Amino acid sequence: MKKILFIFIVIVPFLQVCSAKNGSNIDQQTKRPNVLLIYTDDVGYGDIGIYGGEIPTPNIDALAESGIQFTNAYASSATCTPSRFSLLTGEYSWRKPGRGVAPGDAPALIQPGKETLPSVMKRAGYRTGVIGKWHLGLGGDEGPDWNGKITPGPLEIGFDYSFIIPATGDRVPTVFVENHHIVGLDPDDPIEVSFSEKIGDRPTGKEHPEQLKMMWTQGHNHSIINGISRIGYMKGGESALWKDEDFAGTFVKKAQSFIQNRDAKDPFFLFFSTHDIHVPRVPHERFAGTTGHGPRGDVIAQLDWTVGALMDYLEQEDLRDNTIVIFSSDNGPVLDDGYADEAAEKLGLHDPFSNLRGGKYSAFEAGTKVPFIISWPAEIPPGQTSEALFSQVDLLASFAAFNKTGFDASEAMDSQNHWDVLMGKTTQGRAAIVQEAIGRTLSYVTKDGYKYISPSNRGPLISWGVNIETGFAPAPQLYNLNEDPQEIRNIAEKHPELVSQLEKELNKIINK
Ligand code: NG6
Ligand code: CA
Repeated sequence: MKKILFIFIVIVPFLQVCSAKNGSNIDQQTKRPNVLLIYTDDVGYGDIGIYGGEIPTPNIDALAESGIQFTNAYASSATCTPSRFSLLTGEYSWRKPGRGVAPGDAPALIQPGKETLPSVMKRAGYRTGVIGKWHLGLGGDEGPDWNGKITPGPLEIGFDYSFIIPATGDRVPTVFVENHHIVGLDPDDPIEVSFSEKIGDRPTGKEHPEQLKMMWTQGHNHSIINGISRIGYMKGGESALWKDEDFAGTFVKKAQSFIQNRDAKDPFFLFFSTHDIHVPRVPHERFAGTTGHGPRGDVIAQLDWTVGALMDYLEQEDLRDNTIVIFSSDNGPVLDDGYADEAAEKLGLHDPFSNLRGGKYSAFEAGTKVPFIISWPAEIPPGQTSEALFSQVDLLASFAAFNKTGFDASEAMDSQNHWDVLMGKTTQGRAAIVQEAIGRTLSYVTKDGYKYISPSNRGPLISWGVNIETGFAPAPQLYNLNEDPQEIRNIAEKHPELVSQLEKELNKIINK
């Protein structure tokens, strides 16, 4: 008995001190880092100052300078729902149909029991939360019961807390859902939504454009709420309606209380998913008109403020040093995405696309190549850049490895452990990644910089008026991104063998 006591009192603390000194990876019990994953919406590779953006983003730049700025990291898809699906499940979303951009009343796309990033973190003892945009569907096969208990949702797939925009800012219902319920809903004024026909007597953007604070350009001309017409019709729910101008401030406050309510002994994992800079771009009055680049520029300033406010709060709580902060985006940039907000007219010298071809929705690089930053002052030396090929789908396996929890590789089958890449210990990242454009056209990019775009008959431009090249062509395309990062010279005809080799490699992944 005495011997056992001796081991516990003397040897165990001694080991803990040693492991803390040797780096906290081993020291899971005493010094596990918190994790704040800031996932932004439609932020392009060139939208951030340190990536070449003209609009100042001092807080995001400082975050990058405090850790590693990745220059070759990708979202797995060029639209939101599939990128989020892949990020959270470690499975490429295109493996099954029905995981494209989700309608506002879609059922839960990630079913309870599926392996997820938050479940991995939870198994490792983290308190987990999601705040901000969801867009992964809610509820059973029939979709969400807006007036009752909304389930399944984030709480059924590994999150302990959730405060979300159910779909997007431009889709009804325009209400927040906290855990299982709509916030502030009056039971005498229930909500109904429809995406097929007009319901209720709210004016629509189509009939009453004079009531709008921002005109629609394509789609987005149904129910007017807060002066903005949306995708879909909504009846009722007056007391629960959000004010778009308050999104950023509300999410920051919710994040602060999530962090404040942390357990003294357990670290937290917060998936902080901003609405900025998706449409409708409606900055708070503190930011409106501040950049000279119109609303799109102003919500970039607002996004930068958000990051600064979160960092300040971590400092204030003495948590910054031992919190891993990751910053990235779900897909590439778009200018006119449904509202006349002068995004193109007021660009000036700011180039969200960073001279890459395509954009949101596209198979070309600007669709999925995104800013990616990691900072962990306690462990990662500042001031680094990394050219490692990295995909967001790898976060699940990387954190599972770090936490030593293991994960269900039959489920999260596309996720690879690249923890050492994230820690800046190597730039040997992935051998190859698969990118998905809208409508499931797949591309394959190798670490040597070759990109194969599979044939597609869908036409060269996004059909509904967004001025973005899809990158779709009926014949296979091949680019050498090292020599031709703008994907101007299709070298497929010159290198038929390489085309068929890359096609085979892609098919192998598809048929895995
Ligand atoms: C498109 C919308 C676009 C945006 C996008 C989803 C139209 C014409 N366009 O269908 O405005 O909402 O879906 O964006 O309706 S994402 O970033 O959430 O994928
Ligand atoms: Ca998006």
